[in-house]
Amino acid sequence: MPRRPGKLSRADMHRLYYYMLLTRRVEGQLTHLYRQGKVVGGVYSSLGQEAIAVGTAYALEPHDVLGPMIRDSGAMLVRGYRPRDFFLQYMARRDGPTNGRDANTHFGDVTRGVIAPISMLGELVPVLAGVALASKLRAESRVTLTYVGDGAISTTPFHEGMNFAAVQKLPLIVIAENNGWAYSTPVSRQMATSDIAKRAEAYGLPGAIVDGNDVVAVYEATVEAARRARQGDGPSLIEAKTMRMKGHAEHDPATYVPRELLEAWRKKDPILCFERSLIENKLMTPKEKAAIQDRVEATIHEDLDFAESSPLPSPEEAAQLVWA
Ligand SMILES: Cc1ncc(C[n+]2csc(CCOP(=O)(O)OP(=O)(O)O)c2C)c(N)n1
Ligand SMILES: [Mg+2]
Repeated sequence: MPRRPGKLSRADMHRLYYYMLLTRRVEGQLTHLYRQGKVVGGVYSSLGQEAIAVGTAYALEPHDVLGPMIRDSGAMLVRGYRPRDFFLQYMARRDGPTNGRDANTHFGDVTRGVIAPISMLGELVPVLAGVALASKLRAESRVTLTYVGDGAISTTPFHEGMNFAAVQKLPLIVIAENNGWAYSTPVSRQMATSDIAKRAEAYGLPGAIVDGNDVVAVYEATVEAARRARQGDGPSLIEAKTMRMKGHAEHDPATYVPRELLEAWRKKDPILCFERSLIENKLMTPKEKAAIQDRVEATIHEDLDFAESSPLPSPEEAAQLVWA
């Protein structure tokens, strides 16, 4: 579960490292399962942008609500979902979060404060604005947070949700994950300005730009937006600049992305950079690092065994609770 927001302790730093590593291993394992033909549907990855989902989710309080998108599995792991939930879900197994009725990231649980991803881009913004409105009317001090990509910002619901939240001064944080691409469309063909954050001014709310590959910067920007939201100052838009290091999904080799661009961003890998900084600043010893890595591996293996031995639902079970 997320810790109390504030200054990050050494233990917090280790947790951030753990969750980013766990995210990468979960998604890497899903890729293996996909290539083994065990996944029903596609596999989406946050490779190279794990710091955004992890840093933002970690900055929230346990009673806050978030709405992740396809590249935010790290946020779900911070919220207490286990690797097995992802393996079971992607393999459509009976013991998974949707009991095998749906594939990939479409799962959530309001009791954990997670609203399931909605495939239609931008739609989570008005939904989370609605949750924020309920929170405000009930005076619950609950902050809501959701994510949009550089493609999703071109949708009507993004605009409607942002504007509504601004007018109503709702405790909503929108994280724009600018990873350079919306499927094969580069940002330069998505918008005629350089920064998504500039739009904030037009809505009458603060916009911030952060290095999306720096988990501490992402965390701190989110803490600040949450502080504003909680004291009634309304929504914030945070643009996290990063790079999508794989294709849109596993089926997409992304031949349209210049190789030099990927090479340049590989040097800014969020996990390797954080690891280096922790070691250099004596915030993590090599022994502690190895222990965290071992813990990640052990969890992955235990959960993979569990998921692989879970059966598919029977046809009757699969048809239950299905509306049409
Ligand atoms: C309204 C809508 N239009 C089109 C799509 C098809 N689609 C799914 S993902 C995607 C690209 C999304 O790009 P972006 O918002 O930048 O997110 P990223 O995949 O980079 O995380 C598109 C066009 C959709 N799901 N919803
Ligand atoms: Mg994108």
